[in-house]
Amino acid sequence: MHKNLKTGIHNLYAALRAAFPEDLSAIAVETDNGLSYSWADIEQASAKMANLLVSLKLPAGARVAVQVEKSVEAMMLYLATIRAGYVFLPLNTAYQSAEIEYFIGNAEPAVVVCSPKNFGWVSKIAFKAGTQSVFTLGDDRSGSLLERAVHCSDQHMPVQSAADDLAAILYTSGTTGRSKGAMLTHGNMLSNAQMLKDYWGWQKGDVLIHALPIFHVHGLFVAIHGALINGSKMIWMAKFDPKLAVQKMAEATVFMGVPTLYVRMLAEPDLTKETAKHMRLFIAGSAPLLLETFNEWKERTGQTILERYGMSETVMLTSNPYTADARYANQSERRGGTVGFPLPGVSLRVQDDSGESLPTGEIGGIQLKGPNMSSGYWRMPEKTAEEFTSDGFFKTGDVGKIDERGYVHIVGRSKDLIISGGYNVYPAEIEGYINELPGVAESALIGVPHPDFGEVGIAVVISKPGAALNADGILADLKSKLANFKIPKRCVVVPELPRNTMGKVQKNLLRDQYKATFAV
Ligand code: MLC
Ligand code: AMP
Repeated sequence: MHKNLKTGIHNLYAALRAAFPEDLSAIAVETDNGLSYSWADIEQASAKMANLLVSLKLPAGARVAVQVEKSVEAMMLYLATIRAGYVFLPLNTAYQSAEIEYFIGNAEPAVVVCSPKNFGWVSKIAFKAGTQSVFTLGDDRSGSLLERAVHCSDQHMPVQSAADDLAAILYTSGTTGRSKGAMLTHGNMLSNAQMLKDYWGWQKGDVLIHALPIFHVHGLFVAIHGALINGSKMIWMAKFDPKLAVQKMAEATVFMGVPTLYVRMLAEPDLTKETAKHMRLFIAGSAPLLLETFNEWKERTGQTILERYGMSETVMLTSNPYTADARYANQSERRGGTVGFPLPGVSLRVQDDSGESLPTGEIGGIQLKGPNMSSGYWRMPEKTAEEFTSDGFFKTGDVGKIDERGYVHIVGRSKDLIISGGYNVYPAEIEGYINELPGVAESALIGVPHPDFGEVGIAVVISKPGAALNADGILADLKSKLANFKIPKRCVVVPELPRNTMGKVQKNLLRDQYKATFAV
């Protein structure tokens, strides 16, 4: 067990709490539907929820799986879980029953919290998997979680956690196969949050526009930890609204978003140098930011987006510089089309397929090591072994290079992954569903450029001899089974798929053929 040197505190919540302002009656979160929460509200409500979890006498290391709409109370539930020493497992609200069944079956959570409207089907899945308690939480403060927590004490001492105690599990497909739970510890997240506070120059008076969902690394960890560990107020949007985001810039200083959010804000005529002048920092990540978007943003607002690179397994890895600080001499420019430098403490190397490290400028697989790195996948030691090298570097599945000035460029992915509006879509999963449909012989899901989502999927399908396939019917079937962001934006039925001499489908040729479908 090693103690956090900066704070002497092990528990992630306790470290965040230590940064709350002295005046706990000040506003910590202001929502888009007119509610205000003080710092005391965050402390007390998360204490009540933590006490509720403790009263359930959960086993050590118990998982709390949560699939609820975005709300401040959902954030408090996250904080309650880590302060009580349990493991938070956030789930995208778009997931449908087959997806939820897999996650719950794999993680075996002791507690599941779902939206009131989903209680029927979620609780059935959860109880079948051995879950002890199922609560509900609506985005309007309704549901059994708060009804029970209201009777609990608002005093709770965060548990003593070791830096390597598990705090969260985030499901991701990594480079291959079925979804795996990346295990993140208190130490992984706290070290990242503390380093970013410094690296991104968080300062007194900062106000964050929180516009992202809170079931992935970007909205849940980078944004929330960033604001809390600086004692900064958040302007909270339950759902991203570009007009409102531009309007709120007058009261804020920091914005974080996936590239689609920037594309949508650029479509707002009100976005000008004047409306953005109160802002200190615009941060983008989770998907490649097009150089056009980077340049247009600079032209319209006079401000340079800071692009950074991260993953569920690692939290934040690299970043363009915030400041011309002497410590980062010669590295003060935010360069579009790059993801900046490895963050302090992170080692990054580029290797070829044979495991040789490549020199500056050469393209290969990006590998990383650092205090932010997940120790592996939940109950999948063989998958962990596959994706880590023998000397402890994580194979990201991203392909890139380091240029002569030290900036990291991501030029592609060796993993078969489509990133659409910041959400990951795994072609193998969608193809598996399509291939099961009657009359389908084979399918290939490819990613093509899209003006709004950056990249979207197109399903290219061949039928069994004599079968008459209907593309719309295939899409409708997928819609009934899968999260909406995974649904291909188009489906085409073709007589054959291009193959190499080994019979493998050549997706690169298909990508080329369909690349102008949604002309960017
Ligand atoms: C919604 N749709 C999507 C989609 N989001 N399709 C593809 N990709 C997406 N991301 C679907 C809807 O279901 C709908 O389909 C249609 O597209 C249009 O919906 P919309 O109303 O325009 O979408 P909206 O609800 O506004 O959502 C768009 C969005 C959202 C960009 C705001 O996708 C979003 O919040 N993305 C952020 C994801 C994120 O936080 N990623 C961070 C991962 S962490 P239909 O058929 O119903 O009309 C990570 C690590 C790191 O990667 O580095 O940070
Ligand atoms: P996830 O597993 O959902 O966290 O997604 C992580 C993946 O998002 C990374 O492996 C990258 O492929 C991608 N990603 C994150 N940030 C960036 C970025 N700034 N540019 C390009 N890709 C990114």
